[in-house]
Amino acid sequence: MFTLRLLSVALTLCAVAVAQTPAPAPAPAAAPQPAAAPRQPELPPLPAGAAIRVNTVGFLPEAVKRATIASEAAGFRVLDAATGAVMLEGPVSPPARTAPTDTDETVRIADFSALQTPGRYVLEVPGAGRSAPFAVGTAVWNEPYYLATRAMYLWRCGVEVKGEWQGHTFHHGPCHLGDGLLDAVGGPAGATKNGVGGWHDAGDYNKYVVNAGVSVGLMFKAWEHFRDRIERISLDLPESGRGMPDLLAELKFEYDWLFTMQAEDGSVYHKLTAQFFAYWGAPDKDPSPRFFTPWGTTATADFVAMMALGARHFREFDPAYADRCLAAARRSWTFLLAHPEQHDADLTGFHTGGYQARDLVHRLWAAAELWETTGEAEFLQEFERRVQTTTFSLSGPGWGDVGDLALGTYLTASRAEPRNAALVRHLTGSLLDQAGRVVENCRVNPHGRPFGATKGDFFWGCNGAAAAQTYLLLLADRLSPVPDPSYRQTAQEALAHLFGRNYHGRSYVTGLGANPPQHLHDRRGDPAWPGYLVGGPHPDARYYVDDWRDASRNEIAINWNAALIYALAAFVEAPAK
Ligand code: 9MR
Ligand code: ZN
Repeated sequence: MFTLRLLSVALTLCAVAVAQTPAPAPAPAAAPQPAAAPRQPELPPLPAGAAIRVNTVGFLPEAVKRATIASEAAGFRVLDAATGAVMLEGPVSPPARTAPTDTDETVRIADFSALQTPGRYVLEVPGAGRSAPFAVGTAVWNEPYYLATRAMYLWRCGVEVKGEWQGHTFHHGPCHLGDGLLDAVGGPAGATKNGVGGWHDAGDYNKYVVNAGVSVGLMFKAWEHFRDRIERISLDLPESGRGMPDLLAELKFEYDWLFTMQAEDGSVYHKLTAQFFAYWGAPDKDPSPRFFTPWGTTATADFVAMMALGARHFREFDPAYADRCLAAARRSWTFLLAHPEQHDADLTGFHTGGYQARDLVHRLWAAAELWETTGEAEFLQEFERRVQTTTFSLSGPGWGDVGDLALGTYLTASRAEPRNAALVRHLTGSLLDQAGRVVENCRVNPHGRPFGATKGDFFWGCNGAAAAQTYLLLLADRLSPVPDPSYRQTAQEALAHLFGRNYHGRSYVTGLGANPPQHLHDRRGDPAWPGYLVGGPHPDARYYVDDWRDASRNEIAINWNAALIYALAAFVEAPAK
């Protein structure tokens, strides 16, 4: 399923590329294009693997705690980081071979799950050395949650942003205040309409509705599933303390921009973008002209789903805003019904992110969220009619495939009764099936990665997928008829993998853990802005280098961070009241 879904996204991208005929650029570039975009190394040099690979952030006391040892070893010791006192000793596992599609090595596992006393420790393996320090404690995931979520704030466009981390100040002034030109959507040459605001997408400064979709979806899932844990966590936003929980305040910033992407007729512009990826530098110095591009059904469907979500969750804190969301959702839903066929946005002349995908599951998601928000039978009927053969994926929600979000909303619906009972059983079975596969993949993977044994498991953005898979696990944890601790354990192993139990023995999140990325593919430049998950290695687990030129491995993106936020939200400790 996983491969099939990816393939269908890839095919869609190819189809779009073939269908496009060269056409004139949408508008004369008003400003000269600055420095050329960096090149991407095809395959980076293979770095040596780390000898000891362990989560370098920390573990909840009851979590499974494992490290991967890539040298001859008989036993391990856990030492108190401050005093050097031996806290635990044990033998390592017999040698195991990792898959050729993974790291292709012989490794051993040190299991120190018995260490449950809060503290700061290092792992020592005679012959391999000592690990970076890590913590055991009930709040080990709070700082990562704070930083990964605050990273969305640091992505804000159109306003000044400022943050401090580890002695550095990160700052830019208001950017992209000219957003955006209407030339490509039939406006008079040079005319503009307000599209200021929202988050930059990634290491580039463009704004794409489809990628906003899965990102907003995952962040609202974090809210729905883990509200008790995250509600009172301050993100130190300009809006903090004004009555709306900070995660929602950050989402609302994106919504203020999303409204501007809806056309009068209810269609939704696919993106607001420069023509090229050419510019490299601070956002507030970016002279690239930026355009609204034509609409597409996938962006329109995602817009409906997002607005329905907004209507539901903002209502408690800002009813007038919720009403606006719902009205916007209904308008675009009506437009979608009048345009039942797939309509890809015409991106001729634009060479930035494509984010083109088949709209089927996106329409399904729109129906699911509208039904959950309104309870109106029309939306439920549309969902149950459209769902057909859709089942849970193995990769979790992604920008091209939001089916898991749609199905999750249906299964956790507040109005259980009107649903088709057979369909609920069937989809619950599909969820438990896929989550079970993720658990098993993780169990047999010597780095605790929830997938990695199959060719194609490492790809552009695979770290984001490892984070997004926790959605399947944590949804299964909620819906499994039989309590099963392995879902939450596996989700923590996925985090452990991303924070250091990997071939490189390094954290894949900037500003956190040991040896995090320093040279992101991020136009804001070095030092790396904090709280960002990089796309990760491919074509296998070894091919990652911390190089700013490598967009396919060392870029950052809102959809990957949103998945990380979801995963971390499950494990943060609620601040005391
Ligand atoms: O995450 C996207 C990945 O799935 C695609 O394979 C890749 C190539 O099309 O694009 C990734 O998304 C990028 C987007 O197109 C532009 N902004 C940066 C995104 C992350 O690299
Ligand atoms: Zn900007």
